[in-house]
Amino acid sequence: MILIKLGGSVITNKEKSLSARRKTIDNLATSLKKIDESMIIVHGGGSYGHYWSVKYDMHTKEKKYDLRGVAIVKNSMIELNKIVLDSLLKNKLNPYCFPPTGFMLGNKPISKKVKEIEKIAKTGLIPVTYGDALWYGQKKTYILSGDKIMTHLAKILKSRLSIFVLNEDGLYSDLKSKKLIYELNGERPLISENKKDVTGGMVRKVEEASKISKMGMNVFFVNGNKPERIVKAVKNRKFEGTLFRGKRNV
Ligand code: IP8
Repeated sequence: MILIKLGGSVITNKEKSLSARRKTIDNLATSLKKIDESMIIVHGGGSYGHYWSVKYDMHTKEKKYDLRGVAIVKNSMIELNKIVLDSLLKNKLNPYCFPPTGFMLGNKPISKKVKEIEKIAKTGLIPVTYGDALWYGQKKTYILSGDKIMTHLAKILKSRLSIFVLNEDGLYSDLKSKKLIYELNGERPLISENKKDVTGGMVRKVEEASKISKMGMNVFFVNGNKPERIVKAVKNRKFEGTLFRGKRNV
């Protein structure tokens, strides 16, 4: 089982509200078609979910947020999700839309539901889920990041590989020279904050990738603008990006 997170910064134009990068999504779909292993796709919010979450001051902390904001964030994620699903369909893949409300209860994943998604994926259908505004309980809601969903799924499904598809080549040891870090063996790189992203952007991704690799599973960061790199990562070919090597007890 492979988990693939399509980052919001690659599937949308983060500089322009509510604008999807349809051509990039199509190119990603074409590459995903070349993978013959079961997979689950998770996507982020980009200039859809994050745009509205910022407007309504909604974050990952469970709180009584403006209900109008909750409704609007959710609606915008459906809109982006539809664009992703349409592209997958057009490219002859068989997506199976799976909103996070279908497997989350409060802020915890429902194991039984997640295992059901695995069964669905094994038939060749591709479950597709996404970061979203979610009900927590007692009138509280929160923003669930797609990155966090990756960790929930990896933990329950013990996926062979988790791939975070980014708008960058991977993690850089130096932002100016864009010197790529090829492999991390448990060490924690220093990342600067991204204020536009309510779920924490790259900091969050590194946090989740580290958690998954500590559970013993490999995690790759790859550039979604060069989607053939995803195929190479899956097929164990010479790969360009950052590998968080799966290790226990590091
Ligand atoms: O972009 C957050 O998902 P992420 C989605 O994966 C929303 O962190 C609704 C902001």
